[in-house]
Amino acid sequence: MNSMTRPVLLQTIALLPDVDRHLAEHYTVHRLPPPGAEREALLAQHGAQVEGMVTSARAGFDEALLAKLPKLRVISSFGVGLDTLDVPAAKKRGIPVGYTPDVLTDCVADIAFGLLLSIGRRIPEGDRFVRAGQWVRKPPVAFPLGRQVSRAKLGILGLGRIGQAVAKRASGFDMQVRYSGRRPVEGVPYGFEPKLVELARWADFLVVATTGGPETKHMVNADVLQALGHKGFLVNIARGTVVDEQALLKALQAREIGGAALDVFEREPEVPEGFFALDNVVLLPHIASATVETRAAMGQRVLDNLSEFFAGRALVSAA
Ligand code: 8YV
Repeated sequence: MNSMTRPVLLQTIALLPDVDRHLAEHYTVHRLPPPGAEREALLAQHGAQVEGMVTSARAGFDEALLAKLPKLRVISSFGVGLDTLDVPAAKKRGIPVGYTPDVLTDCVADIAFGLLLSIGRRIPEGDRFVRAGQWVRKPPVAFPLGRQVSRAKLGILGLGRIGQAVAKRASGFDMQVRYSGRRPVEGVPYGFEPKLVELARWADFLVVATTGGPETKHMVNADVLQALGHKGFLVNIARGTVVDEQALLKALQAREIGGAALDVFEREPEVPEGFFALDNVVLLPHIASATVETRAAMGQRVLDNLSEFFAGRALVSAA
């Protein structure tokens, strides 16, 4: 494309090198600096020409940023989460917001199961045990018993695309599945439990797969954790905000629940240090979608949403 006719983009985050290269070849790209004078200078100089924005679930955007981009016509976000994206503000201006659902569903559900097995069967703890030379200690040190995953009761908070993919994996483990959410989902063979606290009381494993944002903030609170109790394990692959992190830390410290396995946190990348001293928690750095295949597919979707728009067609996936 002739550089004169290339649409002008604002890119708020670095993506995969191949995706960044493609963007640089097909668009005039301005990288948004971190908050501060440099950012304001860039927006003052180029904001008025920007037609497209590339962002992510991590970076997000707010109405104040949109206000500095008067010619903005399309947004393409890397990720399925919309909690940090002010979609209503974009819609008010008729700006479509592309995102990347579906392509990451399997990988996120895989990591939910990985976490579930990790905490239930004490896999990371066993790894630490072997590395620390505990296995060969004389007299022998007993490694604590785990919890059986096959045939256990799985509660899912949020039976959307990812929640359903978690449930599908559970059938391979002969698990009983029930779920909670805003309303029952039609056409699924799992029991609906409207009260999260009751789902927690029933479940051996409670997997959080709901959306983030103010509506779900701290839904998993001290009462839910108490109901989950000693027999129960919490797995969160959704958003840290859904869980009251301080209440969870207290419940783990007091051994009130069986354990927790977390891919997401309230203030990423900050993880409360209290978690580090505990062996009844597994901690991951938000990697549920982080495989070569899925990240490539997400990057491709970001590009496709943009190119469809600039070709005058509907986005492949819009929020
Ligand atoms: C990504 C995510 O890590 O899709 C989401 O909402 O949280 C993850 O897949 C994130 O989008 C990267 O910024």
